[in-house]
Amino acid sequence: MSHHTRTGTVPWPDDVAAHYRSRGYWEDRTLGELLWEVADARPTQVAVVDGDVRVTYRELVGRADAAAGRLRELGLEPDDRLLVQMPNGWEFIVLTLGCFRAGVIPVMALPAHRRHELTHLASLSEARAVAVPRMLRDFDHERLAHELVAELPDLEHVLALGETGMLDPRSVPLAEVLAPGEDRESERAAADAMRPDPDSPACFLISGGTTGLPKLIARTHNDYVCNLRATSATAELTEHDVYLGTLPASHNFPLACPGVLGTLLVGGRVVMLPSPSPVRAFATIEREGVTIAAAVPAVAQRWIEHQEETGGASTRTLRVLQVGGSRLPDEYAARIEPVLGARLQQVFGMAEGLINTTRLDDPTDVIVRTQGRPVHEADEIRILDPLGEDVPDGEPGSIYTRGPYTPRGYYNAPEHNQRAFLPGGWYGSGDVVVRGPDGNLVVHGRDKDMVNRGGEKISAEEIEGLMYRLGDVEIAAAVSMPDPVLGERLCVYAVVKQGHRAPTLEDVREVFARAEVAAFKYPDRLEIVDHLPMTKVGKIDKRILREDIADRLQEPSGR
Ligand code: OOB
Repeated sequence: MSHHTRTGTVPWPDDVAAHYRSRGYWEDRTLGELLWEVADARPTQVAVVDGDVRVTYRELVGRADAAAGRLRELGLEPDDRLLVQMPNGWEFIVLTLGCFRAGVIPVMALPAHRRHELTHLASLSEARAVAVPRMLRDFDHERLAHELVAELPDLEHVLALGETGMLDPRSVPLAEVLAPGEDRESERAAADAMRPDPDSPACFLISGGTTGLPKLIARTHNDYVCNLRATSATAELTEHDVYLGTLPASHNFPLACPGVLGTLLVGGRVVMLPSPSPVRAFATIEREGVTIAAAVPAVAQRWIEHQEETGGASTRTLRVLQVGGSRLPDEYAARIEPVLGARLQQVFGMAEGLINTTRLDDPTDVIVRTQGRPVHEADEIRILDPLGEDVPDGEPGSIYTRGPYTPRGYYNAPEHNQRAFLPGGWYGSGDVVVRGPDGNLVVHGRDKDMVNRGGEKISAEEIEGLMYRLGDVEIAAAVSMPDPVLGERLCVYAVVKQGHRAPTLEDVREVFARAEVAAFKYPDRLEIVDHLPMTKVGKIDKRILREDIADRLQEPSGR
């Protein structure tokens, strides 16, 4: 292992790394210094818009440098992890860039995460600090953060976003960390001196995951810059673009495909919005002249329907609508361009690396019916049958990939890496795809035990583990059920212990609430059964369960 990758990460083999370097896929530049170059070329241009707040490029990098210095003053050293759980706003961006400058690694938690997830992410990453909003949607994040500090030995500081007067005295006000500096030149020089190694992690992303609890994915400066350049190219992003950041920005898609970071790297403008509701999104598109946005299919559907019903605000400036995170039904895909006036770009990607997109000049048929092809010329793909043989084009198989922005292992997870990666470093995402003769992929299904609820990934194993907290449950199986809005919802089948009372869905949700789990993981439906169908090798036959619940939903009384 080379000296600059941190313990627990899996580096690319030396010869592969040398190849990526010699071809220029890895530039050996940090995200922070690249951003400074962009800012130096357009200091007075607005980089970030958040409601009435408009941050110029000069101010953005100035604040990021000042924040880098303050993180250092707090005692955060290069390579220390900062758990970041922030809503979409300018503060998220400045804090993230401050981390990039200081070599502190942000761990990208979701706003929906609760104690169950945050405890796991903080301990797995050995985070030394956590950044949260004081209060968001009636939830007291600041209090939870202090409870975590009390429980976790590595976690010391809570950085809290909110009115200073009401802060818990133990919190560091985020407003102070992110405030403009006093002396730009010396803060810049100080931040330059903290420059991290481009092969070190820029951030930790959270895997959708099929195991009990999510894994961390260390994305290096080199790999992430590569990811940004390649996705910016297929979105044909330029400095004239205005990107609407409306999905939770800690997801890889809105963060970096090309997302917030890609837009800043080309000198464009980012508009942050905390929720994708059509009324506010459309008003913002119109007011700010948004040219590109990213949505999950459920959001794209709402936008189409809203526009058809109201014909209200104008999305005239919207050049591209990227849709990904789960399968976009062809019917909706066909309506995006006619209704919203934007070119559709389908995006089939993963936090683990590989991003596929349709190209803007592809024939309509490709744009509407496929999830595109890899964004980078060095992305390698294999599509394998269950015996590990390559399948011919046109036949479904499991996708495996390697490339310059697909890390070779999860962080600190050697046993899991044995299963998730094939010899030779091929990452298997668990998606079943068909490759057409033109190289475009169509996602057919999955062979991983996960539920994709409107783009939020839920591990079946994690849900089943939580089900046993109901003392009455003998055995439980979590499966997806079809849903017209979210694509999939979460259904749990349960066998009740002999002589015990059958729990209700309300009982289940209460137990999940008590376990302080993210709300998107609460089961949507509970089916009590006498026994579960088994496969020949003695595993629960989830295919039968998925068919069963789909059938039940068809019945008139099914919902
Ligand atoms: C994105 O990333 P993750 O890590 O939340 O989830 C990855 C998984 C994929 O393995 C696949 O199962 C599913 O999400 N997925 C899609 C899809 N895009 C993602 N399934 C069908 N069609 C699509 N277009 O979801 C993500 C990361 C970067 C860009 C876009 C999405």
